[in-house]
Amino acid sequence: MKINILTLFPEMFRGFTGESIIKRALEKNLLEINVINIRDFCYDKHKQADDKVFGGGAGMLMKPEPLIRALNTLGGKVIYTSPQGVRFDQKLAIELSQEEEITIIAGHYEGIDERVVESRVDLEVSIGDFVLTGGELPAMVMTDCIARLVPGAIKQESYENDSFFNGLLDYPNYTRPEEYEGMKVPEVLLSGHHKNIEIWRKKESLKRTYLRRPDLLKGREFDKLEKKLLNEIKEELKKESK
Ligand code: 21W
Repeated sequence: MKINILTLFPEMFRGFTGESIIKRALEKNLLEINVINIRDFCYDKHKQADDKVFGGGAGMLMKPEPLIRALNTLGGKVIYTSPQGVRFDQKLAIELSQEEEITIIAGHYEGIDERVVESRVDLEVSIGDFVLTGGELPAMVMTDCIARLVPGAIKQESYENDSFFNGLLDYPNYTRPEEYEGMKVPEVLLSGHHKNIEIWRKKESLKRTYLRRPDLLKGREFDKLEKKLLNEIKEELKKESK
């Protein structure tokens, strides 16, 4: 897969491509990340990439011509990072990881001229309801999330265990020592009884999701075991509150 990133701040992406899972996928040639400086497509004397907003108001806007010139050299779906976009989530990441090539425009300042959105952008995407200074971090967040889903980037089991993949939050994990400041690792995890461990983990996942992210349980299908465990959880919580 090829991910093109159009940005006015290519320096912000250094380091990102040099680490961890991204690096492995890049080295295996499963992934290509192409960071492109929009300023290279500014042909005027001052290489001006931004300008004042028509109608007045604070802030600058990215000019259309350099962006369109850059886009004309690239392929794939065009994604624009913007607070007005649809929320990025694991489902969208899975869809995008199946594309041959995508191009992400990392917005900065007040964003880009709306005519670029109208004529060239396929999808406007936000990473959440909080205010950042630009779309560079969102572009990296999306690229990181998509890259680890590219077949071969990580072991299959790794993402099948992801919360959001199975629709539940993770169960708690422990490592050595078995006792730390008087706190013990749950007995079942030391038992070597794989079936019981699996059931315990499923129950802890369900309990956490029920308490912290009940929205994730809405509309989810439950199998027989999950229904039994959820009933146990609700009974236990009732007893605790008495
Ligand atoms: C933040 C640009 C706020 C503009 C009405 C008109 C991309 C982002 C961004 C930014 C404003 C994403 C105004 C989550 C984010 C991004 C920069 C609004 C005032 N109001 N996902 N103008 N959060 N943010 N400016 O901030 O470019 S994806």
